[in-house]
Amino acid sequence: MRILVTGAAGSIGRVVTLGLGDRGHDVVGLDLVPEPDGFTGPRHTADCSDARAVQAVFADERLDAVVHLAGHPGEADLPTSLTSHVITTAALLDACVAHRVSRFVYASSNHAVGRTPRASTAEGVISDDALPRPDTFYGVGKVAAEALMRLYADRHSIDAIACRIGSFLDEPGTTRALSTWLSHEDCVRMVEAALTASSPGFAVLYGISNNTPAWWDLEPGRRLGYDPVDDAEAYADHVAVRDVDDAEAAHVGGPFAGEEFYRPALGNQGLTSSALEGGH
Ligand code: 15L
Repeated sequence: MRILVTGAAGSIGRVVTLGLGDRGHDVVGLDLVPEPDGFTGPRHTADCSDARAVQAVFADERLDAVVHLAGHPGEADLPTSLTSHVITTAALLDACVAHRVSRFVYASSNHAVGRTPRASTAEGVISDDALPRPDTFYGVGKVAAEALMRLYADRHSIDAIACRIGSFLDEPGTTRALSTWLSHEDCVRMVEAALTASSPGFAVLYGISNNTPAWWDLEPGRRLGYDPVDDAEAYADHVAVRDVDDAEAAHVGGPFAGEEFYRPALGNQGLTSSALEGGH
């Protein structure tokens, strides 16, 4: 399979690019910055929100699939989040339609449903039928990108899999991460399963390892062939209990659901100084 990986030089991209190559796939890298050491395949330097630049990459390469990992990984104002997650996804999906690429795998996030109180989920585990409930503008961007994927799946029969990734880390370092961790090796397993699942249409899976106290349902992923192997429990002895653990366990999105992330959608533009001070 010849796969375009966007965000190839990012933290997840470096692992996925090399991991898919090790598994025998032809990987084409795309990023704003040069590729990581060790990647010797074809690569392009372009901004995924630039539709012309994206179309030029597709015109140069014969592709079977796209793994879209590019995007700002944290909270930002709404326009930045929409450009980073929605406009990039739109440019890539339009190029998929134009060049008949029918498989699209996306690094969505748990923050698409992050404001869901964990107490409201069955046994503290959230599944793929959860309604969108973002905890941040980052999460809003992921929800909208998933909606766009669904539209393109319905209109153009693109198989579009949204991987709602938990905490992609070398190893879990907090109590929350013991439930939300996605190991490097499981991340590659997840992406390969999403790439090769038979005719999934639009689908959502939760991108976590086989953690003993999991907050997310692994069944949607298993239906697509994602069988995670690692378990964060192996690191439990190294994880210190912190005062914020209970607050981080209140919502699916952990700290992203906290008040420290509250901010105006448009930055400070559009707000009068009295509104910024809490007036009307
Ligand atoms: C994410 O989606 C973010 O990109 C990352 O910064 C972490 O916050 C992670 O989720 C998480 O929930 O731990």
